[in-house]
Amino acid sequence: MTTDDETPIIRTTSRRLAKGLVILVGLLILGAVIAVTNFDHMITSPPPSSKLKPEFDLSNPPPGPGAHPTPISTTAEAPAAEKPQTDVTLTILDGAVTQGNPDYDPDELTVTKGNTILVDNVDLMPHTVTNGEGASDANSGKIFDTSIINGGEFKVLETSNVDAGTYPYYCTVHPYMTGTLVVE
Ligand SMILES: [Cu+2]
Repeated sequence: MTTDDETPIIRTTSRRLAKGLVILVGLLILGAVIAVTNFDHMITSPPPSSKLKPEFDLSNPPPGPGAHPTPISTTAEAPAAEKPQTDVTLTILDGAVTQGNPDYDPDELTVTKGNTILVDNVDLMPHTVTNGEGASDANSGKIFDTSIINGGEFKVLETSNVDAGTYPYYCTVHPYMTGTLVVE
């Protein structure tokens, strides 16, 4: 009787075990089939980007603090400002910042009253063309003054309000740079 009693229990248990295994394996196979049949769909149709964090939306990255609104070519340089047509040109020479080097070209410039003068600073440093003998000159900058012209930039001096005469000028940044403007 004991074996008859035990045997059904064992058979029942093994049957239940087999049933459980079948159900488990069936569920695994079902899951695998669902995953495999939907694999392509999951790859090609990711969740909407609105459900993702913005930094993961690579197709439309949010602009960072240093982001440029439009792509900027790294090969094309910004076009230099167009130099205006003037009657004469006064060049501040490359290297003029070094004392003893040639500074203004021509060093003595003669113009007719009313002429416009392109003051072209081809040096790397800022300079000025300022009338006067120096900073202690009471007339310094009162007749004409370009104010600071940065390296590689230019300004236009008008002489329509300058009376005929001979005017020494200098650079307020480097007073050893001197020249003369003659207005006829
Ligand atoms: Cu200077």
